[in-house]
Amino acid sequence: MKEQILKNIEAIQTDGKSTVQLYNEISSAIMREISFTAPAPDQKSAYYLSIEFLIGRMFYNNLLELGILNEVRDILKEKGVDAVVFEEIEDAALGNGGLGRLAACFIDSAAGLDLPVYGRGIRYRYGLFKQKFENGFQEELPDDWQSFGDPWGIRRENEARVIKFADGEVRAVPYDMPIIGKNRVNALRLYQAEGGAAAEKISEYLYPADDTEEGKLLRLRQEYFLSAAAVGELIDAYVARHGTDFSAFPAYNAVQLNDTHPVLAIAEFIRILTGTYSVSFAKAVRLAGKTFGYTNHTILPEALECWPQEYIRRLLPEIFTVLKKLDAKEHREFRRKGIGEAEEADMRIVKNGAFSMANTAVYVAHRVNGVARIHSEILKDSLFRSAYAYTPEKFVNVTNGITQRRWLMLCNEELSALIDRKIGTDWRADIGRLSDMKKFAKDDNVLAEFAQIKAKKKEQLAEYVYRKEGIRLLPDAIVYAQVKRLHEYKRQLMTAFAILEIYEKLRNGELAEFKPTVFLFGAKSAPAYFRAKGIIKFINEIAKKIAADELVSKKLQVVFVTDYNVSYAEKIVAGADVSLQVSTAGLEASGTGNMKFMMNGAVTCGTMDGANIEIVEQAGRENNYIFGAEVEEIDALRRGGYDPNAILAQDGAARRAVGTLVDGTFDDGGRGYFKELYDSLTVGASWHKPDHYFILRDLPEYVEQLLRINAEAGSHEFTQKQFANAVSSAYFSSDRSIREYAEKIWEL
Ligand code: 26V
Repeated sequence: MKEQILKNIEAIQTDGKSTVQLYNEISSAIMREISFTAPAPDQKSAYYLSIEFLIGRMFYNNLLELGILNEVRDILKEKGVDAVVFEEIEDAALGNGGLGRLAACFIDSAAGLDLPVYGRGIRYRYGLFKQKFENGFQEELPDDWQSFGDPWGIRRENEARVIKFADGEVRAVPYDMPIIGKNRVNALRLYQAEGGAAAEKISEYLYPADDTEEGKLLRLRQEYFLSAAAVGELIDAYVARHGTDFSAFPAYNAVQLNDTHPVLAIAEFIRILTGTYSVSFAKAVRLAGKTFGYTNHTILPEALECWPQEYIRRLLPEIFTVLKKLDAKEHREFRRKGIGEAEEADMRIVKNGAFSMANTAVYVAHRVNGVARIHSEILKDSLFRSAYAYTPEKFVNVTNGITQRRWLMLCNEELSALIDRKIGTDWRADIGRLSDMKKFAKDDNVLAEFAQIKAKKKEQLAEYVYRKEGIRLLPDAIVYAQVKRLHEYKRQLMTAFAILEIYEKLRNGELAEFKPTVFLFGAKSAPAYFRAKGIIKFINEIAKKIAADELVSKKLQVVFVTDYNVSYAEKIVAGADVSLQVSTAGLEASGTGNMKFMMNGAVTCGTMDGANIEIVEQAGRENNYIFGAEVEEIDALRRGGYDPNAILAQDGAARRAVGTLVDGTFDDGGRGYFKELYDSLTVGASWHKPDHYFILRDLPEYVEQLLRINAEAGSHEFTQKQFANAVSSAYFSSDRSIREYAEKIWEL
């Protein structure tokens, strides 16, 4: 296959063709030779249902997975084409952040491990919006990714199926994309909604605005659309092979629910078995239990989906009946077990008058997992405490991971080559071997090479930023990066205050030894998330002010990159020195950006939260910069006694930093953003108490750590720390995560 692909590419005429044309021709030349691997007969398969797949650019990744990246580069070079031109082809951003990117890493690892694990999602017409800044304010533009063509997607017209809603029917047309591993090609199947304008709306946008009832109903339609398309297909395939005795269904199929969005798949499965095939309700629920696993990705209540009963009754009357019966069954069982009312209310499918998707999943699924050790513990201790008391065997942990193919081999060819030179290439097929690099932890030559590579990746990052933003990064600066969705719990605002404190110290001449420093931010805010948008504007104002300060701007720079996405992340994780992971302890389920930075040799400056805990366990706490309140302290503060205003009263630096929100230092164009942020910290906003995310508790320690890093950076010891992180990162390969899913949950 490899040879034929190379021949096909050799034969392509490049003269006078646009990059987009060439991209499509080369991609098609590859697709022509690719055949999807069918699951072996009588083999169990797993299906990963996810409302998001944040794949990123496929071109280079597919060439890498095929093992022909360098050959193709050479062929193109001879034809006078530099393969970097394809970086201008936008990637399909069919996801928001970590949850969608995790799904992409997982299916990559599954193919790499030669496992029959298949993604099922939605082929959105428009992906996550493209971001631009207008005077520092975020603006959103549609992401028309298909305008470049979609050479990797194969339409499966004859496998289309009809999805029924109370008010009409919709066709779900599958598109298969190749997920290439060494020994197999798996299909990522994305369904597109067709059948008239109303139908098409269902797969038009990722996360339609849900501030109206219409928007919420559309979201519900999306979730059912995905669930029903996937479940319908699995049941039909089973019946075709095994007939209508469903007893063996779980022996052939495992279905993983990526968060609450596809949980209606459980109800759909029960609906079809009981309705179409006359399986008893109890048996259908039992089979569903054995088939489905549920992964929780957040404990934030606002992100745990609940559907008003009325919506489901109106749109999906048969699903309504199933959920009601399920709720009643649950109630009878709880009665029998003598479960008290409060506890029951906590676990019930119908909760506060709405259907709780999380409770549905926890009740039915045979496994419930969190995504980092601390997160899984919190699920057992708090969010699903009652369910854990009665069904402890359901609860497992699978710490997240990232694919080293994209996040090391592809984005850092230089570091990968160093590893090859030192320990050979076995690690490329078996990431565990990366740990063999640990023996060079004290080898000055290796450390020097490693430091040179970091410097080179930083230069490449600087070039990329210049190309995208027209901004020159300070040369040879320490690069601190905070790139992730914009959310208050991730505390980008705390970093902003820390920068303001450092800025003040620089102006006062308190930091004579301060080394040039760049703070790089990348984040999109949900379009309707007012405070998040205010934080973006605030950081952009700070960037502007510091850039205009003739003295300080030689030492300190703040850049908020535009339209942060997977391709940007590939540059940033490779070039950064310091990974900022500063969420309020207990709130970041895992984080996966933290792992990408670690693998590329950045130190973590962060809190004891999510996977940071396991990162410092692997790499050594002494090799990272950990600060802030831990979960127990945060819990205690939450119970009472936290007074951010008291902190502000006695900490002048913090007071001045926070004060810039309202003292006229910065301008939000009279839109009220900054006052709102100030109020959220000092008087509270919505149903939250003041400083709900404990920024002022952790800020002084944060500034201290940032300055400590600045003092240590550039030293031999600091390089050792960075190196220790890179070579200790094997555990965070998604190959390891997928093996754990296969063993603990899917029984593949
Ligand atoms: C969504 C929303 C939407 C409404 C506004 C508030 C809010 C808050 C959080 C979320 C996140 C939903 C789930 C999610 O994306 N979780 C992320 O999953 C990653 C993969 O497991 C994990 O690394 C991140 O820590 C977690 O935030």
